[in-house]
Amino acid sequence: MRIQQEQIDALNRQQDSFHRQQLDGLRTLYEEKRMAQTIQKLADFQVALPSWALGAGGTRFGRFSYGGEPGNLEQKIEDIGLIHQLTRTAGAVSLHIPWDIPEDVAAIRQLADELGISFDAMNSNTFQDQAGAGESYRNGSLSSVHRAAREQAIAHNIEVIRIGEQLGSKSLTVWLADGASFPGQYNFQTVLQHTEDSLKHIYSELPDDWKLLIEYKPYEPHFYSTVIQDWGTSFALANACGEKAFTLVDLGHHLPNTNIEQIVATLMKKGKLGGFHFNDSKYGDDDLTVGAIKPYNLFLIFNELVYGMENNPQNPDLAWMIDASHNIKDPLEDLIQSLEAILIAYAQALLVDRNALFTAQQESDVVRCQEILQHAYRTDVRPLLREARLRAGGAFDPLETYRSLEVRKQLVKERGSSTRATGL
Ligand code: RM4
Ligand code: MN
Ligand code: MN
Repeated sequence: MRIQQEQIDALNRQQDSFHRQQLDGLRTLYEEKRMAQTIQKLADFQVALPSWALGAGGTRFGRFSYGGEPGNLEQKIEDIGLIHQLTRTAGAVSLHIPWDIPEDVAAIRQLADELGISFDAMNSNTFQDQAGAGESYRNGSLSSVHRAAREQAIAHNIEVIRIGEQLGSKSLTVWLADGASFPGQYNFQTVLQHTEDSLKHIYSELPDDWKLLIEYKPYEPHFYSTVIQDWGTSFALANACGEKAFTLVDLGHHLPNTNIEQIVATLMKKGKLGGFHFNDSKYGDDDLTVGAIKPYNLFLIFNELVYGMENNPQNPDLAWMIDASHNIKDPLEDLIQSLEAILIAYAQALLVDRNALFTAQQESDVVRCQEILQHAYRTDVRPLLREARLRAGGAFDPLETYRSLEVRKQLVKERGSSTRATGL
C-alpha cells in the first residue's frame, strides 16, 4: 500500500496554528540561526531500518505474529517506504543475508528508488546454520578451530559483499556470535588469531570505496566469553585490517552502566567509529524501543556524536541503523517511536551551547557544565522535529497519522493475517 500525500497534508493542516505557536515558544529560548541550523540537520538525518525489524520480533521463549507481516523483501521495503513517508527519516534499508537475498536485484533497486530508500550496510549471518550448508557454525564461524567452517564463513561474507555491490551498498557489517559458554572451551589467543586472519581475508575482497564495520558484544548467545567482546577488541581488529575497517557500536552490546558516550568519543578521536546501532535496554541486548528506558543516556551519547561530527574530520560519516525488534508492538509503530526518540536526542545535542560549555570547562565550573547540558536536554525539541518533517512532506505526528489512516488494517487486508517475515 501507499499513503497519498494529500492524506498526510490534510491531517497536518489541522495542526497548523498549534505548530506555529509551539515553534514561536522555542524562539524565546534559542536564536533563529541555531533553530534554522538544527532544523536543517534534522531534515538531513537518515537512519537505516534493518530488514529483520519489520517482522514480529521474538524472544528466546516466543514469537507472536501480528497481521499483515511482510512476506517478502519487496513488502519489507514497502513498509520502510511507509515509515519514510511519514517520518522522512528512514531513507535507507540494511539487509541481512541470507534472510533477505534479493531475487530480482533490478526490481528491488527500482522499488527502493521509487520510495527514496538507499541500501545501507549489508549484514552477514554466520550465527545460524543454513539449509544445505556443508559446515555448521555450532562451534563458531570466522574464529572456529575448524578450517572448513572458517572458509565457509569467509566465503559467505564475500558473497554478501557481492550482493551489496549490485544494490549500491557501501559497507559490510560483521557481527559474530562466536564465543564460548564454558571456561576452557577454546583458547582465547587462538580464536582471536583466527578471527583476525578471517577478517583480513574478507577485507582484502572489499571494494575500494567500501567500509568494513566490526561489531562487538560482551555476551549472548554465549555466556562465558565472546570472541569480539568489546570496543577494544573490535578496534584492534579494525586496525589490523586497515584504513577501511571501523568499529561499530551497538547500544545494547554493553554491560550495565558502561560509559558508552566515552567509548564514542574515544573512537571518533581515533577516526575509527564507523557505525551505530540504536536500541534501548534495561539489562542486556533487550531490543527495546530507542529512548524507552534511558533517554538521558541517549542524549549524552548524541552529545559526543555531535561533538565528533563537528570536530573530527578524521572520522568518516557514520552508518546509522535501528537494531531493535521486540515482540509485543506493531513493528512499524515501534520503529516510528524509535526514530522520534533518536531525533529528539540528536536535536537536544545540537542545541547544547558548546562555546559556553567550553568556557565552563576551562573555568572548572562543574555546576555550570551540568546546567548547560541539562538546559538542552530539558528543552522540548519536538516542534523542531515537526518543522523538519513538515518541510519534507512528512507527517506532523507520524504515529497518530499511521493510526488514523489505519495503515495496519489495510496491510492485513492486502497481505492476510498469517504471513511470516524472515528474520529472528
Ligand atoms: C545482533 C547484532 C547484529 C544484528 C543481529 C540480528 O545482536 O546486534 O547487529 O545483525 O543481532
Ligand atoms: Mn547490532
Ligand atoms: Mn544486538
